[in-house]
Amino acid sequence: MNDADGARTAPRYQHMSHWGMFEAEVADGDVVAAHPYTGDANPSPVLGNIAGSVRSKARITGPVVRRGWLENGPGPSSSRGSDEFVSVDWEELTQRLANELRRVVDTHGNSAIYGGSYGWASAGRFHHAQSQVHRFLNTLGGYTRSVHSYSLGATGVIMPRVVGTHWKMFARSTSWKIIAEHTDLMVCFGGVPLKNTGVNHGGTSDHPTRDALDALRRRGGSIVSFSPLHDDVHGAAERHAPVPGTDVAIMLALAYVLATEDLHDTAFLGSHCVGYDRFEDYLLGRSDGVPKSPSWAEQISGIAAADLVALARRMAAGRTMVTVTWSLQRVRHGEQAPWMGVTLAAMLGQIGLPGGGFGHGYGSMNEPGLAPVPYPLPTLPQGLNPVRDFIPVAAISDMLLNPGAPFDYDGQRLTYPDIKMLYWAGGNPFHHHQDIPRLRRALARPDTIVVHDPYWTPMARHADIVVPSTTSLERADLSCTRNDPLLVAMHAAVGPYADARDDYDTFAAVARKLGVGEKFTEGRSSEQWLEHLYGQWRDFVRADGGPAPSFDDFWTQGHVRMRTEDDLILFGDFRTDPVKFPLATPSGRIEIFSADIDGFGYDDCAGHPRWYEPEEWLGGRRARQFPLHLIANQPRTRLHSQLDHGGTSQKSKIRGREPLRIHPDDAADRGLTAGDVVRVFNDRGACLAGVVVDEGVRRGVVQLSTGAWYDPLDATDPDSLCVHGNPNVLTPDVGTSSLAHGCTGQHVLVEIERYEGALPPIRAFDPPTIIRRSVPGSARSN
Ligand SMILES: Nc1nc2c(c(=O)[nH]1)N[C@H]1C(S)=C(S)[C@@H](COP(=O)(O)OP(=O)(O)OC[C@H]3O[C@@H](n4cnc5c(=O)[nH]c(N)nc54)[C@H](O)[C@@H]3O)O[C@H]1N2
Ligand SMILES: Nc1nc2c(c(=O)[nH]1)N[C@H]1C(S)=C(S)[C@@H](COP(=O)(O)OP(=O)(O)OC[C@H]3O[C@@H](n4cnc5c(=O)[nH]c(N)nc54)[C@H](O)[C@@H]3O)O[C@H]1N2
Ligand SMILES: [Mo]
Repeated sequence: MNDADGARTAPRYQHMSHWGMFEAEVADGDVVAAHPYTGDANPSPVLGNIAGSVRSKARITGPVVRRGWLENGPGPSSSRGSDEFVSVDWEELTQRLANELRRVVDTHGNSAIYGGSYGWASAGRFHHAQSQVHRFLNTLGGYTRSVHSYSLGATGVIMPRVVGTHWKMFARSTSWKIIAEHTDLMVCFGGVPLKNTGVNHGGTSDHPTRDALDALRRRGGSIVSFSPLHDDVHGAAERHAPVPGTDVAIMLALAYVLATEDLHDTAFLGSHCVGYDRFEDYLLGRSDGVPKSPSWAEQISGIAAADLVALARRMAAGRTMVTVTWSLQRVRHGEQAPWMGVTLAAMLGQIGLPGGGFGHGYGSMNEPGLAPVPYPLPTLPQGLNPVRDFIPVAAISDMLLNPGAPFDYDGQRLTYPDIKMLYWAGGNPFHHHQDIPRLRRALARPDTIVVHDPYWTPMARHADIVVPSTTSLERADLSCTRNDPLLVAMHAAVGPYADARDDYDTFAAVARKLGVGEKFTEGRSSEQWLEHLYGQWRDFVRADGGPAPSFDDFWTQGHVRMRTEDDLILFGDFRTDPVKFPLATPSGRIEIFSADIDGFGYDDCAGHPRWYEPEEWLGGRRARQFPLHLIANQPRTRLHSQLDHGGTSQKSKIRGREPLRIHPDDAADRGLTAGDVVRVFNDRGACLAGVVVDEGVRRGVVQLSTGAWYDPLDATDPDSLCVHGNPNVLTPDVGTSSLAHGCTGQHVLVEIERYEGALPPIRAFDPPTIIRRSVPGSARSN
């Protein structure tokens, strides 16, 4: 992997990130450039954040313990986030961690440890932080876990009930090649944002989406996009900018036209679906007196009824793919958009045909549309977790604030456990969770919070025990994902920075103190684990007749190319023979009406898809007080909060603040011009942001992506202004519905005004105060 001219001025190491494969160029103990893999058609600009990341000032240089925890012992504390830290050596850190884990397990039981530890951490199969922490906690007897993700909280629950799976919708989706060759019309709810396709969980060696969309258009296919942001799609023939949160109403109107003009495929609805009749009663207004007509939808969405009528007819006239981005389910009632998308596609009768049917997440992540590999991936076994308690992942604050309280989830009535210890490795709740003021109050409740991270993230600042991790650049690993042909050797580019350690080595040391060292390590070093996992994987590949070099050969060659299952069509088998290849739903068919969901009797999720008015939308009462709809989507300049201090991310900031895009008329109404710093606020919180005026944003909508590190003006105050621009100080902490309780962080109503005060400095990347001990065992400053 040389540059085109083959020049090599400094050593280079092949590596992998969630946003692509690259060669790390090293000088003076740091990576100074990340050169994209030459086989990547469209490398992600996020690679620009990697240079300088090893020796960033935001690194945690050694183990520390929060001063108040050290002096007063474990217990609830509102000093988290503003306290000083005391530096300790690894021996003391390991011993204190072991003692505290033992105390919590012996006194309160394993369910008192919350080990969900949600987050993306880094690419690499072995050093994957979540797998490490789960394996570790399982060797101690288990932990309270979380289910599903912030990405797909609603989909993860609703889609198995509707089509019998959620992961197959991405991992075995209709391929880009089939779409490019067969689709006449791609109707995209949420667009197909190329910015998001840079990213893939676990890494990726190629980014084909842009070229696939171009190929589709060259063939004569066309793209129609619905999104409040103009640049959410590449090469669309037609763009509609609806009121955010109204896509279900739009889809209902399209369905209404199909039903009333007899353009729906009654044969397919009869042979492959159940419950269309129940849904149709609602659609046509027989059951509630409200026909879901195009003019009804126009009132809600702002999209002209005539446009909807014309589009519905076009959809029925050719091969049509209906796609729904994941963002549409990361809102209140998020179950409805994917359910209604499937229903609309089922009415068109093209599910399982080449280039037709339904897609979920084209443009949300690189994976959809890519061919899967037929083998299991090398995987660190996580052991068994005997603890039964769990929460839907986005219920973290609810759980911490309401121990013992009952809650609804997917037809079950469950109880929040009483958590004494939080263990986090590889995630940043200050990035991912909503209503940060509430989260900070929740984080004051447990006895002890442990965080492993390479960087002083806001979550690390709120910990009691802070464990410095290496970044992936400092260790060797294997990378591969279920939809990429390459198994890649990740070569360590540099040695561990300062006093940082691999998470594996930390867990192994604590496990030894607790007498379960051998159980955790199975006697293997990291290097031995890599070989072991590779060996297991090679056995599968060999059985399949695939290429399987020795570990040493693989390591020197740098990658192995695997067989892929090309030209997939989502639900193709099921379409051909629904009896032989039934879906894993109660009926074996697509459940347009689910008797099970209907039986739960939830008032926020009925037995068929329907339109619910959300609280945070421009059509509701709350918009009178907070008249701008903020879209807190994924950042184009980084992955979540990772490497916010990196070059690509920093270049986008405005006077150090996260950019906020606003329509020129909305800016003019408030006397704002480009480059102004504004205060974005509602009744939950406030943050600063830098103004970008952009006609491509719908009127009444503003966009502030996630990922600016939370930076409170007053760290002692949970309600403090964030001076940097983290939208999660504003977002509501409510689940999608009683069914899934998914994350709803994508949408929130706000107001904006020019910030008149002196601009506070950005301190998010400065380490907290760390006290170096003069006398062993005391915490005096020197
Ligand atoms: N408002 C709003 N909020 C959202 C969303 C939204 O649309 N709107 N989207 C949500 C979504 S889809 C997601 S997936 C979440 C993402 O939320 P997270 O996955 O929690 O965010 P990341 O910033 O990726 O956090 C990963 C952390 O792992 C650390 N890390 C990296 N490598 C290692 C390692 O080797 N060891 C250890 N111990 N740590 C490591 C990084 O430094 C970083 O702090 O955010 C969610 N939050
Ligand atoms: N560069 C980059 N790429 C990423 C990530 C990242 O952090 N950075 N994160 C990755 C992760 S973990 C995930 S889960 C995926 C998430 O994938 P998504 O959830 O699909 O991504 P978002 O960017 O949050 O939203 C996509 C687009 O939907 C549009 N949208 C929002 N609300 C509405 C609405 O009500 N109606 C319509 N029609 N459109 C709407 C927004 O304008 C937005 O740009 O992205 C992945 N890709
Ligand atoms: Mo995600």
